[in-house]
Amino acid sequence: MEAIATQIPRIDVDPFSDAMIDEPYEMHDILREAGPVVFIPKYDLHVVARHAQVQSVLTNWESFISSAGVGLANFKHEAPFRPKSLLLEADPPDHTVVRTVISRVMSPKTIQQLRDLFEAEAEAMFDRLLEKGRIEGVKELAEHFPLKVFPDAVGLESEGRDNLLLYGDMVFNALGPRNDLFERSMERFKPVSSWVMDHCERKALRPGGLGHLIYQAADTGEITHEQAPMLVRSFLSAGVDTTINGIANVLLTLARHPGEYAKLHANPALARQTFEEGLRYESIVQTIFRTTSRPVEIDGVEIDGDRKVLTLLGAANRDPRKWSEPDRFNVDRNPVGHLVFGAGIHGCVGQIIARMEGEIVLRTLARRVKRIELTAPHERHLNNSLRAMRKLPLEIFPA
Ligand code: OVM
Repeated sequence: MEAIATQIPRIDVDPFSDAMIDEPYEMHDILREAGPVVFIPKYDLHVVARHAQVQSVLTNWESFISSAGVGLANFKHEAPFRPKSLLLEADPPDHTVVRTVISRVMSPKTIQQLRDLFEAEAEAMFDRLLEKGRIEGVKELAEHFPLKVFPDAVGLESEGRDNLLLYGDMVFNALGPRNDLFERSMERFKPVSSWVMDHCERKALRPGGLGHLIYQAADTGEITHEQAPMLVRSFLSAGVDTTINGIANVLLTLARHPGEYAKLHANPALARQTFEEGLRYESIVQTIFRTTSRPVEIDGVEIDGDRKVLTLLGAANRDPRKWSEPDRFNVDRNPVGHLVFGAGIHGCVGQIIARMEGEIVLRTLARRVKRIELTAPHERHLNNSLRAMRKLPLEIFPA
């Protein structure tokens, strides 16, 4: 055991330092090329950064469990910062029951019924944005659209939705270490989480919305009435910051690649694939963890039980073993197999709606905007696991 353990490449890096969060790609290369599994001493942590190994860890839920948390904190030894998610931070068989309900609520059939509404909202948004020409792409576009359409779909009132942004920032920071980023975002935990939990109650949710459908599953006894608000909490935790930053990143990427934007503009049917390639190129969720349930082996490297393993989704999505010219953003690429939605039983349950949001925004953009330019440097928002944006000053030119 000892002899094998010493063979693991040890890399002295902090993936959760401001510098690495801001610009992770060089670190990804180093970690990915060092071996199939590497060790980061600072966090006493095993890391996988290659596509094959990330996929294998994520799909082997029996050896790499989620119930001890999917961040750095091991819930077997540390208290979670909020009551555990019934969905994200659970294993079968408990996970299976709630996943079944939430999958049905987020099924293609339910989500298709939202398409017309989403399209109308995108048209109205671009009417306004094109009148201005110069826009702040994060607030006015990337945040505006998901923050309107998704909570509307869940059935939330319009007032106070900024709480969702603050909450999402906390939830995703909490996947990393208890560093300054985490502490600072947690300063408003009490009021923000109370707002969120109040809005997970049945009486806060519009009949007919996705939240209400969760409560109907409680009415039939499929889940309990205590579980229902916690599943609505999952919608509100995972469904806003993710899509916002997916859209923000692809807008930045398109502004930086005018040739690729020209292809999209010429052929708006590329919208779906462009969004997908944007997700591969700049993975919104960069880091997710598992915990070993027993001693395991990954490509000859042994890891003890009850150990945290970090999967670097952003690195896997640029692994040259999987992708040709991985560092090139190419809207003609079909990036099927990227891991930004995870994989296996915990693969993003909202991916149908997330993709629909991205596709609709990009198709509307493609049709109505001839050219998109950055008018000043963008500013990233630092978060322990999200590739996030604070400011994106853009000019859009009408088609
Ligand atoms: C949740 C949840 C699900 C997926 C992602 C996420 C970390 C949260 O169930 O609360 O963000």
